[in-house]
Amino acid sequence: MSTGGSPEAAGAKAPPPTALTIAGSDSGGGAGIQADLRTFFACGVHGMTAVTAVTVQNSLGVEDFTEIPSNVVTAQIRAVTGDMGADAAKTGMLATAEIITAVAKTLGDVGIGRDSDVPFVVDPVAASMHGDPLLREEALEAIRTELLPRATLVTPNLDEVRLLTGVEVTDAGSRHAAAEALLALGPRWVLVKGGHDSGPRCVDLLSDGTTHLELDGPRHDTPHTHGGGDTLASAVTAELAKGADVPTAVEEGKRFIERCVAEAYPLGGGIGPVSPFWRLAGED
Ligand code: PXL
Repeated sequence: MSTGGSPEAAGAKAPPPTALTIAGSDSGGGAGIQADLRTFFACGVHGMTAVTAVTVQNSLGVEDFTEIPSNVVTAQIRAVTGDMGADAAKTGMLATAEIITAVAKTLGDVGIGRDSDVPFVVDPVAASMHGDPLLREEALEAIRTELLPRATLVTPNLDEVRLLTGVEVTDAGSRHAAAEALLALGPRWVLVKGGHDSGPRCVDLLSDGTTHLELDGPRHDTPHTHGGGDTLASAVTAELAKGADVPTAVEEGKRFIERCVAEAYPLGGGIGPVSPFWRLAGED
């Protein structure tokens, strides 16, 4: 339990901004809450967690997962927000419709989401890089109807865009159609990520229906992209926690993930993780 010492006590410092991740554990340490926490740290933000599921996995794939009871997920959210407060929050793997419904209601109760002062990023995780499912099938509808209307920003990859909207993104026109279809589900902003297409560049589209920003970046030739989506969404969440507006936070997040992909390392016999270690050298 915190001793609640005054800021003047020996060694006490002003706290950094805080961010909450509501996500699953990756035993391999490259994705999920582990990726979120190391990204928050690298971005200068104190990370807090509400664990939704425990996966059994390594670089070769997800062998199994078990979900945490939804009342324990929501109790974690209430415990940290009621005491420490959160400057921003994100979701990753949510596993089931029951957890999604409970999380959505609790975020409303504690004042996190698009219509509050605390920004909320939804990374609609459906599967691992290997294609192993991380979301029960019936849960997609709960993401559409319960979570997206509360989101400040949703960050789907092209597979998640197809699952959520039915839109197959193949060019700039369909990318805009996908953004419109996602915005119709209620988030304030959408980032349609281009990382999973096959072009020579990674082109993402950020839109709130009025402002449309095409964000162009290099595509790095590496198989080691485990945790890439989580790391981008966490970096954006960290920038929001520090007070950035959504376009600035997304631009910063994209710069961050580009470098993390460039520095990704092999680990195990399969897909290695993207890496934020370069930040330890003090570079930004
Ligand atoms: O990268 C998506 C993701 C999110 N959360 C967990 C994961 C993965 C991918 O494997 O394991 C727990």
